[in-house]
Amino acid sequence: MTKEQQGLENLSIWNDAASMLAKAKKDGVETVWDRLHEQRNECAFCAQGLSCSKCVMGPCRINMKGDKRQHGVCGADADLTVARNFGRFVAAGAASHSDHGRDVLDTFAAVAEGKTKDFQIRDEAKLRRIASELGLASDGQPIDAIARALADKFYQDYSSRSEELSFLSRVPEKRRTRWAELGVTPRGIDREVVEMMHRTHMGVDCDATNICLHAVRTALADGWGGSMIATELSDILFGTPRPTASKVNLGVLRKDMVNVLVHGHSPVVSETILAAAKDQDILAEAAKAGASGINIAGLCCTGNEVLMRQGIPLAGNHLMTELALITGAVELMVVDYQCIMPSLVRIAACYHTRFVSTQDKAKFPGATHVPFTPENARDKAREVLRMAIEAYTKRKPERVEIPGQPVDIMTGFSNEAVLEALGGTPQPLIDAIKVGSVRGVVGIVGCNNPKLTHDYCHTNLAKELIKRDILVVVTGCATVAMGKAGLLTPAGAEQAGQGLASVCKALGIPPVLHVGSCVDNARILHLCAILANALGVDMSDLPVAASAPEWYSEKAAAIGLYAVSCGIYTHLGLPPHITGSKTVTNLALNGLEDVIGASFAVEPDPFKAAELIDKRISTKRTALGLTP
Ligand code: XCC
Ligand code: SF4
Repeated sequence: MTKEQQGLENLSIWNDAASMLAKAKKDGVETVWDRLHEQRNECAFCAQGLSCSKCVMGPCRINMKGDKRQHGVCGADADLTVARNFGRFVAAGAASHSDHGRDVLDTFAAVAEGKTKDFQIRDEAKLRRIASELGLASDGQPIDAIARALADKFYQDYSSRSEELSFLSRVPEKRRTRWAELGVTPRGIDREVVEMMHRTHMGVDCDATNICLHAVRTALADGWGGSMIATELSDILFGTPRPTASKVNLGVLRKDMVNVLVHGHSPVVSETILAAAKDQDILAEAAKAGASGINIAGLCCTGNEVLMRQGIPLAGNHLMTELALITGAVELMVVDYQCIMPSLVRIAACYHTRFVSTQDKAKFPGATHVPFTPENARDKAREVLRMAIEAYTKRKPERVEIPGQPVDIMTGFSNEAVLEALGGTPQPLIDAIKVGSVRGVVGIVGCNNPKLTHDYCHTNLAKELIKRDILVVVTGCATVAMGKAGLLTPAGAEQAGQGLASVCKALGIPPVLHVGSCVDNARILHLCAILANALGVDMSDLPVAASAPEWYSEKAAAIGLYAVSCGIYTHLGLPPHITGSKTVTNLALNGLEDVIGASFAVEPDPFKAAELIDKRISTKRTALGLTP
């Protein structure tokens, strides 16, 4: 279908998106949907994972029709080609989360060593708790000594060590044994990623299943390593999330204020911008420029980070990032890394918007580069805010259109906050699951993809699940969808089934709980482990599932694979590029079930996906001796 046939209104389910798509047309600005249209008739080899450009004897295409070109020049067949491509895909995702985790770790280490005054340890209790959980001396030790020891321990987790990762101590025994038997226990995080690059070089690992098993190990190094370190250290540095009220959609932009959008993933830059935006001299400069203040709003995962911890409003998710600039109301977009469409620099240039990159590993031609380090962050943040204030004086009011009114949301459901609300133990949640008022828990995670109507799958899947008394926890870009649909407030419980609605009312919580950014899927892993340990079962025995209905990124593939590898049934709205191999596809859809206790399901229709997930939860409940 062409974009014209489809009509602008079918691209997204939201009014704020529709208004900005119309404005894009009027302003002559190209968006992701225009480019998708230009890229139609995608390459069938690539779509199936059957093209390879890993060496210069190629590139090769493995033709599955007839008997021509069944092998690449080196002799690789379809299974091997797909597995090698998929292995690298997962490794890139795991590397992205984990390198973000490393940057948080570098910041944490700089604090521990007294090298920066721009960051502090805001949650000392959590630092002590995690240190002693991981076997480090904590009682009576000075805080910086504990921090140094913990930093050291986490650096070792990144190394080429051959022991298992520190946080595997959280994993139920049965699950760890299963991983050990399969040879997929994650060791050093970097080690697994590098080994995947090695294995997929020409003429190394030529066994598709063996490569897939290493993909499992690499993904686990992300979930229980890089991502978990990112989450826990971010909490220690910036505060463990507590339930907070906030707002969502493009309506959070303000006509009367200097609008600064933080975009990317790491909280290190965005938290500093927030802190600097409270400096009196900066606020005075904003007032002098005629603004009534500085309004900071988030996009994508860095938006989720500052929403969870500081209640900063969320302007939009992945497919809203371009549209946010098209409002003409944004003075400055400051980015770190990941999911930042290169097109944003060009769109910013169509308005008065300044585009600022902050990371030496993520430069954008046309952007102003302001390199942030743990040591200089506060000064750089002030510099960036001054640029935004200057841009405010150049805003053209006739080009500004801020669509709609923001929607109220509730955020901040860290495991700590959830357990506290339950009175300090998971028992009330387990009891609710046992009696069936909460039949199960599903994590809806991840991105948007312009191939699917924006946020249609997210919102409909969540609504279908809560109707069936299935509690939903949400992270990443899916969060924005849930918020706009009114599911992130206690009032959202009116759309839930009777059982779930009663639990939500008793606790004053929404039927969909916001638990953070994509690295915060580690919180969900941890919660599943807590529940499984409390019940004395494996994680694969729990009535839980995961879903990435509108995913697009390598990181989402890593998340999906670590979820399955933990025994969590995982729904995807679109398949990865693996359909060219029967072996790999069968492994994903069926084969993993026997070895790892879960599998993937691919289903673009959210209503059918809800059926599949419901059935899975019923099966798991029955096996536990509960009502389906
Ligand atoms: Fe990116 Fe994380 Fe996906 Fe959103 S959800 S599009 S990965 S920002 Ni993580
Ligand atoms: Fe072709 Fe093999 Fe080289 Fe890939 S590794 S490009 S299949 S020769």
